[in-house]
Amino acid sequence: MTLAEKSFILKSMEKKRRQYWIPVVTGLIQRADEVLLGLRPQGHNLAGFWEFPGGKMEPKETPQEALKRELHEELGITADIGPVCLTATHDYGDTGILLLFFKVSYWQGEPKTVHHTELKWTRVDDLHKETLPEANKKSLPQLLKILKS
Ligand code: DGT
Repeated sequence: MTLAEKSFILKSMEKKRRQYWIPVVTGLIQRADEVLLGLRPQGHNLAGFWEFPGGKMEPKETPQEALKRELHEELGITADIGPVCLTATHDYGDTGILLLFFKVSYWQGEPKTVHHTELKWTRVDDLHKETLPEANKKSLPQLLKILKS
């Protein structure tokens, strides 16, 4: 092995050590032809972007448990979480997120603004007009299919 090859491998290993994945669970909370979006609050990354409510999984949780907890913490609702309906990845440079989307059609309680700056119901057909994180924008065609099915 040449010195250049060795240095390339060492650099790749170093890079690998620095990068890690964060699993994120999100809920497609639907009411007729509308879906719920939350405005990410100041002080969080992607502040000012409209997201599907959810958040990072904790190691002890299944994805469904994590989303149930997040929706309870963020919106004050008790939701029935179905099977995962879409997965997506996004590269943020030093970290990558693995997004797991779940359809949420049944819940108890009225969503309240606990965590977000604002909540709004958006028509599925108007989703493309919203300021969504790039991680969601690139999955929009698949998301629309799911939301309309
Ligand atoms: P914390 O405790 O401030 O880390 O907050 P968590 O656990 O509620 O997680 P959060 O929402 O800050 O992290 C989710 C990450 O995924 C964040 O970097 C934004 C990114 N993301 C991209 N698209 C979405 C989305 O549709 N929903 C959510 N919740 N996060 C998204």
